[in-house]
Amino acid sequence: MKTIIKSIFLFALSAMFIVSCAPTEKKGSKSNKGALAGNAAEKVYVAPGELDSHYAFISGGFSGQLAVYGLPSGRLFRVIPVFSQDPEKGYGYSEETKPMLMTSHGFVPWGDSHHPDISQTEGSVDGRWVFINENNTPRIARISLKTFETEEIIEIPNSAGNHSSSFVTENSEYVVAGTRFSVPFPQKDMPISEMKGNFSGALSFLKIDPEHGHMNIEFQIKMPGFNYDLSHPGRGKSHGWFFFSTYNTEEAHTLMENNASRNEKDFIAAINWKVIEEYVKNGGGKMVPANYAHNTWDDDTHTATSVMKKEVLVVEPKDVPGAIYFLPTAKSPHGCDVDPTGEYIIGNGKLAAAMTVHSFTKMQKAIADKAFDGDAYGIPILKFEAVNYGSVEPGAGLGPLHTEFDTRGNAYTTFFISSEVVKWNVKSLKVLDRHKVYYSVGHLMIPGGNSRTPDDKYLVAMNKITKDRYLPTGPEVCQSAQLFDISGEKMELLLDFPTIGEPHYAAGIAAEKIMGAEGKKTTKIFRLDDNKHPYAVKSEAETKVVRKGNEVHISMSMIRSHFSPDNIEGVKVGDKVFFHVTNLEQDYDVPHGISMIGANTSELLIMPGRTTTFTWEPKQIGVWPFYCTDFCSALHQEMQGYVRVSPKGSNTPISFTLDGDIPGEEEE
Ligand code: RUQ
Ligand code: CUA
Repeated sequence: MKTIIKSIFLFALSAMFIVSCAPTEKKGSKSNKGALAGNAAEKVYVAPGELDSHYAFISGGFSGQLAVYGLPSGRLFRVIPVFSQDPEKGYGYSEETKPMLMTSHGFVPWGDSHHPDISQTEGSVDGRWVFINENNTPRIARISLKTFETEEIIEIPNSAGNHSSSFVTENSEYVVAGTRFSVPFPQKDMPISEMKGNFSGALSFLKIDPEHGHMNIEFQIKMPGFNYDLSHPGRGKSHGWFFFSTYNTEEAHTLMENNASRNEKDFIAAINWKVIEEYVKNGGGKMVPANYAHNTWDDDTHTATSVMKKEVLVVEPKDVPGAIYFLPTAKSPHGCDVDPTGEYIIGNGKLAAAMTVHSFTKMQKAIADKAFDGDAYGIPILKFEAVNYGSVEPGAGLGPLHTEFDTRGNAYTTFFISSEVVKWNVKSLKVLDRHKVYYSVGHLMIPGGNSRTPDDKYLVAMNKITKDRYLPTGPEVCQSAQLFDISGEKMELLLDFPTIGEPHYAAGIAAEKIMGAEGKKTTKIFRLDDNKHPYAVKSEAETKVVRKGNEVHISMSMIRSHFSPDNIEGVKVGDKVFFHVTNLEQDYDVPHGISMIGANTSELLIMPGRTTTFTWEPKQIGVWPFYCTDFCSALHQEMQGYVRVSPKGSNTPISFTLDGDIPGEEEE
């Protein structure tokens, strides 16, 4: 009977969803044009030659990447390859970057990226790194905001569907990775029907080295077998705590839309990581065997290495009393957000009409008073009334997913089903404004939104469905972001702009925090003198071709507008040819590309001062050209060369020349 009611409820929700997705504003209707439109255009207009005021890092969702946009223009500047190969930059194709995509499952050239979060110092985003999680093969990546390149990827063992990740504490002490799916921990062969009580959920705390940003899994908490959906750190007064929303406290393993929606309330898990950190420092926890990849990029050798780690420190909640509590929260909450003061913890109950607002102060008191309502697998459940501050009645709003905040005490919540953003006051819980979005909004982002100091001029809503907002492009329309001005009392819609993949979440920051005055903080070139790549050449005189058995190693240089050497002979069918190519340029924005006919890696784009390698296994005899793929000078079309390929077993000797001479020889 309960199941039937549930099905009816879900059917009603999906029916509303369909209705709400129908275009509600016709083209040319008053609300799209008119006096305000001119004003909005001015607000997003960044004149040619001028710069945007903010960066927005928008997750690439199922593309596995991270896209960099400017606000308020909505212009796309760069797609940073993170969890997927990228033919534009050669990431995941070059020999140096391939190790970044190694996992315990082997080379995984694709990922599903979700939640970018920028490092923080004293509760403000500091523009040093951006972290992002991979959901499918659980991983966390760290991207340098000097080079805009992925510098580190660590796999998360005992996890599956790494979704309640990758959120950063207010001094970047930790980046956190929570599992969405519970699984056998450690993995084992067992009947799925025996899930209940036998699966666990890993919540991993990765320590961030304050100087270089290197990550290390400090400990994993082995939680009950629920689904851990999203998380946010406490801040200010609640710094030291981390909050995770859970669903499927039913521990169902099939027909989840019914079976994981039975309980009227699930939980927000409150974790006192400072207490657990102390416990671990004093020798607590147990090292258990594990198998996970830790991949790091070295900016001196311009090369990544992948190391397989063999153990991880696991903490059992029952061994650290006083560190973990459950806060009952209506109903299968999705987003779990904490306001800038750290006092209010908000559960966005995607199946409830309302948001549950808990009070950190009340929570502290409830813990002191032992106001418990039983326990779940030994973890105390705090009494709902003892922790709850109130709930928000969003009027007709349905399906709250995520909440962000401004500095004026307001919260902004997305409603997926009713396609709107609702602004409400965190203290009074009163709804102040609401605005339609087009359509089915998921996350939203205010720059600095996950910090004590949001930069609250803009809000970006990230929508799951776009329908009629752009010119049609076949069955799929791009997913879309919408920019609002939130500086006034009413939210004002300024701009629609398309995104790559699915924009799950985004992180925004004032531009000067990353680029510094006149862009001084951003890496412009890699200094040739500092290049420690084993095949680097510092001048054309050092370029050469060396045969080692059936491997041929070409140490090649590129500079406007030629390669050295540019004529190579003595390569044979069956050889494996390594092109180790150094870009000798020391000027900003002068990469060169290189491509070789028949090479089944992608071409490479090589930054000034960097050495990068691709391989080529020629299958056919002949004389084959290679060329520069990036239009680098007026003589770019002249930037080319030839490799002669002789039959297997032929005795054509290795030779390499530039303008008829062996490079470097004429100087002697
Ligand atoms: S999710 S639409 Cu992957 Cu963050 Cu909520
Ligand atoms: Cu170098 Cu084109």
